[in-house]
Formats: sequence, C-alpha cells, structure tokens
Amino acid sequence: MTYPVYRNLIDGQWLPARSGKTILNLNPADHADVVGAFPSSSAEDVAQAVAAAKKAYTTWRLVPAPKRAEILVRAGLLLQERKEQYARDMTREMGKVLAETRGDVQEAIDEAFYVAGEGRRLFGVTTPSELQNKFAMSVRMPLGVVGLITPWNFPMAIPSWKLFPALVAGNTCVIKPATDTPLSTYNLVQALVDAGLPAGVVNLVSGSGSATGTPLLEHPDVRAISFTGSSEVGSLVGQRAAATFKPVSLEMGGKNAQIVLNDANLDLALDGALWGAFGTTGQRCTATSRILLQKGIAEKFTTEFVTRARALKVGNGLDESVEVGPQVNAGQIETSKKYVEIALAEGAKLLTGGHALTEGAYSKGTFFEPTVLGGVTPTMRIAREEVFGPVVSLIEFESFEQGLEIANSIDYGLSTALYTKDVNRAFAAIRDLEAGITYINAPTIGAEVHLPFGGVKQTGNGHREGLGAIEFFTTWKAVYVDYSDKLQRAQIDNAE
Ligand code: UN1
Repeated sequence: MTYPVYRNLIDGQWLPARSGKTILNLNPADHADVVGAFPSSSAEDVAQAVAAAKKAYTTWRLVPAPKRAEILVRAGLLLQERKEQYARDMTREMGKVLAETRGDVQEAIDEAFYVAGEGRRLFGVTTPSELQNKFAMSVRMPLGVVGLITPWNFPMAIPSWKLFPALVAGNTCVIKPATDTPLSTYNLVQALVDAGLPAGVVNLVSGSGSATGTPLLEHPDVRAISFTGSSEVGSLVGQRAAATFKPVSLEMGGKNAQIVLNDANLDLALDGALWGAFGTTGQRCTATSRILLQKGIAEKFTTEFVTRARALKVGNGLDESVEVGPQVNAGQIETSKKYVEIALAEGAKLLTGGHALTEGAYSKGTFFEPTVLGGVTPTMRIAREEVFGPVVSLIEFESFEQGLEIANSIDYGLSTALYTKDVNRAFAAIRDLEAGITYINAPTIGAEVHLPFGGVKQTGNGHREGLGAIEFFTTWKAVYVDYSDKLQRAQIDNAE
C-alpha cells in the first residue's frame, strides 16, 4: 500500500517527528483507504516548534498589522482556488459529505477575509486624562507564542478561527491538530506558507493529545492556549495551563435544543431539525441533540420526522448523493451505541435507527444509523449528556415556559433554536435561553464567522471566537504621554 508521508512544519522546514514515529490517517468511510502518515510528535518536537515561534515573534510583532493582514487575504484567495481539492481531502480524512467539507473550507475563507479587515482596525480606546497636558490611550498588544489545539469535526474552519486572529494581532503560533484529521490543518498551513507567511510564524506539530498537546500546554514560553474539544478534555487543559498562569480559551460541548411551539411552521421546523440533528452526522458542537415539542404538534412532528430520518442516505461522503457520512472513528460509534442503550434502559423508545451499520460497503468504515429516541424526559442521561453522533431525543412539553425551562435544565449552553410565529415569545426566548447562540426559525447549526461563537455554563470559560477572538489573542497596554514638561502627580497622589 502506498500513501503520502506528511511532515510537521517547524521554522519553515518540513520535518518528521524526531522519533521517526508516525500515525496513519484512515478514511472513516473506508479503512482500506489510507489518507497518509503523519508525525507522531512528542515533547522534543513541541519544544523545537515553540523555540521557532519565539524567535519569529521578535520580527513578526513588528510587521504592521495591515501587512500581516495582506498575507491572510492571499491565503483566503489560495483557499478559494484549492477549495475543491481541500474539501475532498477533508471528506477522506473526516467523513462528512462533500457539500459540508466545501462549507468547512468556505468558513476558513470567510474567516480570512473577515480577520484581514481587523488588520486595519485592532481598535484601542482613547480617554481623557485627569491631568492637563497629558494624553491617555489603551492599545492592543500581541501575547507572544500561542498554542492552539483543535478538534476533528471542523478540521480547517476551527483552526482558521484561531490561527487567523492570532496572526493578525501579531502572535506566532504552534498548532496541534486533532489526531484524526491532521491533513486539513496541514492544507490550511500550506496555504499560509504559499501566501508568504515568514518561517517560524506558524508551526504545525501533529500527534496525540497526551504526547503532543500536553507539552504544548505546559511549555513555559507559550503565553496562551486556545482549545476546542470535549468538556472532559477541556477541564484538564484548563487545569494544566493554570499551573503556568496561561490564559486559556475553552470551547467545548453542547446539548443543543430546538424548541417547536404549536404555532410554528411545521415544515420549516422539520427541515431545521433534520439538518441540525443529522448534518455532519450529528458531530457538531452545535448539533441539535434535543427536540422539544409542544404537545399540540408533537405527534404530527414525530411521525413526519421519523419518516424523514429513515429516508436519509448514509454512506461515503465522496458520493454526492449521500446525505449522512460515517462517524469519525470506532470510539465515536461506541459512544453512540452506549447512549442508545442508556436511553432505552431509562425508558426511552427507539423510533428509528439505534445501530451501527456493518453490512456490505458499510463494513469498510464506521457508520451509525440516524437515530431518533422518543418518550425522553428531561432528567434522563440522554437528555443531558453530549453524544456527538447521529442520535437525537424528542421531549414533549405543555407550556412555552416549560419548554424554556427544559431547554435550560442542562449543564451546557452553546446553541438553541426556537420555532414560532409569535414575536413576543421569540424575544422572550432570546432573553431567557441560557446559551451563547439563539436562533429564531433556524436550526441550531449555521453560525457565521463574524459573530461571537461560544457558550455559557460547561460549554466554555467565557471567551468567544469570531467577534471575540481578537480580545483573547491580545492584551491591553495603557499608555500615558505627559507633555507638560513637569512632574504631574495623578489625582490620588495629589490630594489637597
Ligand atoms: C462546531 O460545531 O464545532 O455553527 C462548529 C456551525 C458551524 C460551526 C460549528 N459554523 O454549525
């Protein structure tokens, strides 16, 4: 079997892991299809990458931000040219269907152009001084070397959410992509290199979380960490990084609810629920995993939803007629199976799906049936814990207030959706839903790059990507310029 062997990028050089070890990247729709071998990096590779980033920082921070931004514009244009190839690479390594991997590359293009504009903003704040002939302002400064740890479900978009704002703000980066999906991050970094990014400004080290991610978290020269992944791992990341007082941005799980009221446009709500629950095979942080149905429409919605879920075509995402691709790996299949078992043991009803697909062509990969569970109550584990697969729960409720209460009754708070024609209720829900994102008459997935992305409760630790990213990747410096030519004491030191 022949397959390409990929390398890390350290200080502008493409290098294997020092140990020579590699990890094979397999197509989850067909394990016989080896996408490539990627470095299995360890602490010594990370140390070399951090040293390169530290050296590059001395010059990159002095490149004017509008110039840094021009590189992002060129990278965005290259991504546009290469969109189809990069989408195909992504479907092969991650599984989601081509229409969605094209969307993932598009999200990186959008991010490049959005963030490039920041090169001519990076606004600070000016404010009057309490003294005469003294000027006061606050400016944004880069942090230094930042460490970025990214997930497999959006393997180009999410790295772009972190790399591009970090770069435009003047930081240098070491990025560790998810073990399952290093190629898409490699492609993104290749576009940056081809766009003219100087050596050492971005360094890519592939490998596992424990061998590659942990040394990055702990490295004393890394000034901040941005992580997207599970709440379980995020909690460890936060604790490790705290030992060296690094600011950490954690973007984690969800248990996102779509609420459908009796007055909703039912067809629209069905379309939204189907896309929200089974798009990306349910493997989005923003995926709809609870559908809350008001009693008046519950039966009709359920019948129609189950029919539509059953009709979805599951298969290899490279086939344009396929609607639902594989799950990314066997571990995720086990999680889906486990949660179906837990749900049934707790009294939920299996309305469709519930099993791994293992016959015929499905035996080559890791596929799971689109699964709908009925009769779910808000206290069941299936109603509270993240599955990250094509498994959705239907929960019924009586009043609007009760719907909101159920939506809020979990530990997560990423995305929420409400389907209704009642504008008063829509605005009340916008106010009362405990989540970082609320959609009205649109599914829980589909966030745009220039709005804040992130959540409350155990979904995150207060930071935001998109609109909030520059805030995370910069630090404030207060600047006072005294042009009085005499010692002027601040008011506190000058009490009458
Ligand atoms: C994620 O689920 O990890 O809002 C990110 C969306 C996409 C991003 C999802 N734009 O569905």
